[in-house]
Amino acid sequence: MPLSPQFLTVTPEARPHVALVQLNRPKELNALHYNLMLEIAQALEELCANPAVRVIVLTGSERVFAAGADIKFMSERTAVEMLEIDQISLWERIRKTHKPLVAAVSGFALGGGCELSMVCDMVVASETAQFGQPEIRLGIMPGGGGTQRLTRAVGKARAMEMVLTGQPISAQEAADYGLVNRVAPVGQYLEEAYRLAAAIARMSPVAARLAKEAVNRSFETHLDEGLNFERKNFYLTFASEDQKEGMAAFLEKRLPEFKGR
Ligand code: DAK
Repeated sequence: MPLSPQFLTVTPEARPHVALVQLNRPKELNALHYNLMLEIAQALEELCANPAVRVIVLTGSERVFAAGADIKFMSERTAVEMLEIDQISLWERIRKTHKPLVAAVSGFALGGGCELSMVCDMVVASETAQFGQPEIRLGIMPGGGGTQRLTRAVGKARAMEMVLTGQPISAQEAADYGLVNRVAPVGQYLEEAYRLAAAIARMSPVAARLAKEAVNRSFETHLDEGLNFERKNFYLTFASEDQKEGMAAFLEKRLPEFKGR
């Protein structure tokens, strides 16, 4: 059943083959309440099932990508209640999005907001973006991947400083550290994200899916097993019509027309 989300705007064809998912809970600075996370997970799953969509852009507003998990909601919860709410399974559903996911981040990306950008495959930031893990200032610590994905992205020393002081970093620092792909002026970051998404949408969706899986596998396993996985996905691309089309187009000196088959 198509969903009608309350805190999201979903545009399946914001650009040809590129969908836009926009967080829209402005009064609370897109605080990631359970229902918002559920809507994001459902929207991404719907877009993954829609063959017209090849790449998804996830964004907030110019002021805020997301200011983290909902502090008002969490302030009254016990450990067991937090456990039972089982946010992890929603984060896992988002992580399993098999289509390329580009975050377009402006303003605050804090706590769960920073973690949500890191679940995406690439990040385009506006010059005003701030990335941080301020949980320690609330007497807690990151719970959505902040100690793991951030450390892999920026290295131990920088991750420790961000996680232990709660001090955010600027868009430019995030780009210098490898957390962000590119930085654009605030009026252009979304267009820049669309440009990146469109470049990927021109490729074979089959190859993109298999390649994304293989890159992600490098974070989960040792080199031998990762290379083995890569090789199998490489061979699998030869089962697609897109592989025939891509190679034929090269030899015929024309642009390929990939169909996702
Ligand atoms: N939750 C709820 N409300 C929030 C919020 C948040 N995270 N952030 C802001 N708001 C609300 C404010 O309370 C305020 O509401 P009213 O007072 O108007 O009713 C409104 O949004 C506007 O905020 P401010 O007045 O504070 O606006 P400023 O421009 O002065 O400051 C700010 C913006 C983003 C710097 C500031 O609001 C701020 O520091 N916000 C909190 C940032 C933060 O600490 N984030 C980390 C939260 S903990 C897990 C997965 C993930 C997580 C945990 C577990 N599992 C899977 C297990 C994640 C945890 C977190 O993210």
